[in-house]
Amino acid sequence: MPRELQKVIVMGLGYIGLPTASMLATKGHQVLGVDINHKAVDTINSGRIHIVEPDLDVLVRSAVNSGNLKASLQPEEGDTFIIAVPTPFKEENGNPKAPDLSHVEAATRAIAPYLREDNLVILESTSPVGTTEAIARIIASERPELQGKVHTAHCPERVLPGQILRELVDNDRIIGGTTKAAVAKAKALYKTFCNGAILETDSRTAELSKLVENAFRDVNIAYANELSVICDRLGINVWETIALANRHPRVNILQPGPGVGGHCVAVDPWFIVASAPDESRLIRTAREVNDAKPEWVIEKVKKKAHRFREPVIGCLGLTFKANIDDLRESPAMEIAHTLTCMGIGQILLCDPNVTQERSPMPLYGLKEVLDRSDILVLLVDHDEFREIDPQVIKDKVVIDTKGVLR
Ligand code: SAJ
Repeated sequence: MPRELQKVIVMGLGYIGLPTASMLATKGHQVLGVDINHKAVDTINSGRIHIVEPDLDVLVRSAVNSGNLKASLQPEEGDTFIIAVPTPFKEENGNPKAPDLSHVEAATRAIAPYLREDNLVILESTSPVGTTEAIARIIASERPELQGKVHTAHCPERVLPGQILRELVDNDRIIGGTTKAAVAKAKALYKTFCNGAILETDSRTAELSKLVENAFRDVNIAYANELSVICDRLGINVWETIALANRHPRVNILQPGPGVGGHCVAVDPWFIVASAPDESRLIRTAREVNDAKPEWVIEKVKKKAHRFREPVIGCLGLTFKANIDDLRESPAMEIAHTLTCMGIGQILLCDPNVTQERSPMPLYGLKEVLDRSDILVLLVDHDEFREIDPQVIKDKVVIDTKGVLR
């Protein structure tokens, strides 16, 4: 193998691990992807994918066909180990939003027996400050003879679901090492596929930078969501207000909606709050403002529903954001589910991006929902909903949480 080409072990073959593993493989590295899900391992080894992301199927197929990408339930020895496993919440000491590092710890223990002197271990999972150092401590306790001889770094993933492959190549990349040598090694690896700038720092700063990016987005969206509630009280159109304010050269307010979902923006700010609870007042409040938005939408629907004897209520959209099929932590789903359980009328759900087998509740076609509903609740700004003819819905009560049916 040429010097810059390595054997890379990628722990976790989800939305980040699989694109990263396939990208490295198509650049010539020899990659072993490891996952605890044997179905995912089998699917990838047959050149197919188990998640939805534009163009990922083509990349994985070519990576597997080249012989450079293999998936397995077990790690092996290699040069670099990348950890890309989930970091969800857990309940701890009365805090329901404490970071759950059990997957990161398990992945570290799983690779420990295979580590050799001069190996590099990269944490890509979004993690609370200090996690990379904790990984180094686990390695030191599992392999005391390697103490100080294995490099560790945090290289947070920053790609946007729906645009992962483009952003993996084009985005700037932060590399935070526990030592300078770790940074240099990680940089050499990422340079083989990343066209963006490589920004060098220490591991703790890298960890916080990643959390801060998503918390910034969350605070900005909370501002937009709070404005939407204020505007509703005052009878003013929030989207027009924000569009006008954003014409100021130094103002850039994001868009309000039914709440904030997904597994990043609605999660990561809590990792900052958990590590500095007394100091994170604004970040915590933003989370609370965004988490309260679904309930506000539900109350609005309830008030409108009281005008009808047996209203038919059409909910448009279930995913956590537009033009994807991902239902994780979706505020639209939360609203649709609560409305269905409340029994205030017949609820018709519609999402052109979600198949019936993936939906926990029955789905209806868009035309039927538009025809039959007395009340329409738009929850996701999918392209299909932007094309709804205003004439078709002119006699309906419309609650438009994304401002697309104007
Ligand atoms: N949302 C709004 N209003 C907006 C923008 C978004 O209500 O103006 C909502 C969305 O509908 C969704 C939620 O916020 O429910 C999150 O969506 P998103 O598109 O803001 O972000 P994610 O979760 O898909 O991806 C984010 C990205 N982070 C930033 O843009 C700072 C991505 O770059 C990260 O890599 C990703 O989190 C991650 O993995 O951390």
